[in-house]
Amino acid sequence: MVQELKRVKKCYGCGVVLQSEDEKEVGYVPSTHLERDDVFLCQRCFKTHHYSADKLAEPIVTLDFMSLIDDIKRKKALVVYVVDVFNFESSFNHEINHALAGLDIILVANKFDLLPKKTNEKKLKEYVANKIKKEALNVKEIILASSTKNYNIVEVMEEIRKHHHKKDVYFIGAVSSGKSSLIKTLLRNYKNETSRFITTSIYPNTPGISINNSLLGLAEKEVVKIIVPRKEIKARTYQLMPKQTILIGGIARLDFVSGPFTSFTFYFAEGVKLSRSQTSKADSTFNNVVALKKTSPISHLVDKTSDLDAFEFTTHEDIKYDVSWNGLGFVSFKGNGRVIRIFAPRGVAISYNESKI
Ligand SMILES: Nc1nc2c(ncn2[C@@H]2O[C@H](COP(=O)(O)OP(=O)(O)OP(=O)(O)O)[C@@H](O)[C@H]2O)c(=O)[nH]1
Ligand SMILES: [Mg+2]
Repeated sequence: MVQELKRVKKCYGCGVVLQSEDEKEVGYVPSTHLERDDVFLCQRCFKTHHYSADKLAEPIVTLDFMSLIDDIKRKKALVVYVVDVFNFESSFNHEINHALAGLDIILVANKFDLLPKKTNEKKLKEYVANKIKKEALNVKEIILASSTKNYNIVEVMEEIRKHHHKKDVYFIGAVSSGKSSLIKTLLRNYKNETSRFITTSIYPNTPGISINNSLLGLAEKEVVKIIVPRKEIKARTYQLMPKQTILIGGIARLDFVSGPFTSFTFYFAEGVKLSRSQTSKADSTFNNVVALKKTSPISHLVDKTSDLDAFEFTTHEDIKYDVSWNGLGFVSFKGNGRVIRIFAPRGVAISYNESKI
């Protein structure tokens, strides 16, 4: 369906694109190194600096979490897996899914209220069902819900009743997916019943599972507050010509490299500022607005363009695509023959798929 996402590998030290053609040019690494996933620095930076990539290599699924999974298995308990529909790609995490294999699961696709009112529920549910099928999870039911707007909470309760067989119910999910809010809402609406079986929303020390390739897991609290939307997303659409760029706060960027005139719709929290630029000027504009604090959010993760990793891909089908920055938001656009370049803070994963909405 979609083509492979090509990573433009950049040096974590100086930010230049890595290459193995010319040893005298910037960004040189031997060709044998260029293919490796653990090479982050050009030869020059490698020689002069010592960088740690530890943060990026931290496992998501910890021993604590695995021992919680063992408890659930032993008790034959039910899992309510809370994912965030706005941040679906980051909250529906492969490592978590792998750990949940074999358990009875009710999947709550939470924060549905954030998506535009015209969102097609059936299409979204099918999208989620397809993803579940690929991960081989034993999901009894998928419920599109909103913990804060009380949407489909009755259905969540119905499904718990149907499947918990008088055993405990565990709430599991990525950081900020809405576990606490969901539990609060269930307790409020079904006090006597639920307080008996709601066991835990947490595992030792950590409130939720911190996804290390999500901006929510990497950015500081002040930034998280800005990027987590509180109300229905107001989609922002830009008609772009090739060689135009949209700067996404001081944190990300999209370049329309080549292709016909195209409409791009951005789904980000209101506090995330978007601005248009010519691609040729985008580096310096980005550096300036960050330095002068004329945008939002600004994070200690990114001081300048060279702190961003770049990814590039070409579309080959005449369908609608979503490109997501884990934890930050997504962009939708339609059509084949588009070359798009995406910039993200180091360590934040990018994904692109056929559109979910
Ligand atoms: N719009 C919207 N916001 C929600 C919803 N559920 C939770 N939130 C918001 O998302 C943020 C995180 O919610 P929590 O309930 O604390 O999430 P959590 O999964 O318990 O997070 P951790 O404990 O950090 O893992 C809060 O700002 C909530 O108000 C929802 O259904 N819709
Ligand atoms: Mg919580």
